[in-house]
Amino acid sequence: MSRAPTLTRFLIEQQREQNTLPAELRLLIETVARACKTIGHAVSKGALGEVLGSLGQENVQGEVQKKLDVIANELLLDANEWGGHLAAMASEEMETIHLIPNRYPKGEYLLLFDPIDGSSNIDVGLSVGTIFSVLKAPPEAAGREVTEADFLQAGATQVAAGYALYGPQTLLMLTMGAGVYEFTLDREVGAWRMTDGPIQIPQGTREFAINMSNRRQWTPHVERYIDERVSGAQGPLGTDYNMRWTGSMVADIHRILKRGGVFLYPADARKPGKARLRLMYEANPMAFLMEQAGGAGTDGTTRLLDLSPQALHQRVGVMLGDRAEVAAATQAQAAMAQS
Ligand code: AHM
Ligand code: MG
Repeated sequence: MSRAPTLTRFLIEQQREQNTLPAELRLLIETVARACKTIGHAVSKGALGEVLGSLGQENVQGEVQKKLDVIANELLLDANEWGGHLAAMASEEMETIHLIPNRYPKGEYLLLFDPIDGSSNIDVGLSVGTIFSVLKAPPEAAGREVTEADFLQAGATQVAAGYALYGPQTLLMLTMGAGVYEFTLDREVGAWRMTDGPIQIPQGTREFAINMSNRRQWTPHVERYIDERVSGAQGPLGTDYNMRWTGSMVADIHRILKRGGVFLYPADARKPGKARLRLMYEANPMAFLMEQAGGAGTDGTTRLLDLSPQALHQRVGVMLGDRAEVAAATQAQAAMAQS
């Protein structure tokens, strides 16, 4: 049996030895991790649990909700509502914020999540995940109900972030601003055990992840960046690159954290401002993890964690991974110097 420390032990030691982890934040992370265990169980049941397929309704993003999107959203809300550690929650699946009901005590943290990321993979047996980001309610929110505006903080203010990956193993990746740690779910005993960390992205891996079918909407800079890599040893870089695209950001980012490379979902050049991924509960938590693992994250010009969100469900161009690759793909090189 594995002797790797459990998540609980890791968190208690952080709290005790590093004195960096408030008790409420520890409770929050344990609660999210527990909910992810339950979500992972539902995902793995698939057709046997009657959890596959769509609900025939759309979420605030105008996307058809899968049954598991809604199940996972409910599981995260139910698990986190009553512990006293949160002021409010926000999710990809809900139009506005979810305040903690008055019958429960309230805390100072704000939790944002994408309950099931990579939803298009659910029904075809590929990996999906849950992404989460933790902020603190701003001081001016003390003594009143938090508002949606209180959530609109730059990613650099995140106090914790992570994701669960429901793949060949069920994994949890976590940062609280002092490195990135990986935990694997030990199903027999029901515990998360630390299996890697602090994680550093391997540098120099020649592998990129991009949806090539969007080529017509890339900027000339992104087009050139990809062309140079696709032309391989015969091209200006004189070396071959590999491509991977799973359609689950969690799975692609996880591969990059462990094996290196770069993930690109650029904003649309032809419809300025249009992008696919969401800033507050997809790009920001992943950028926090990437930077903590020695990588970088930009929106194509600016460091992601420096962006001031204008809306809860704002979309953003995303470039994440190996610092040198993100720098090459990013137009404003100056942005990289700050990250
Ligand atoms: P979702 O949260 O609605 O599942 O959407 C996010 C997903 C990411 O996981 C993935 O990187 C991207 O959308 C896939 O986009 P595409 O359909 O263009 O391949
Ligand atoms: Mg989703």
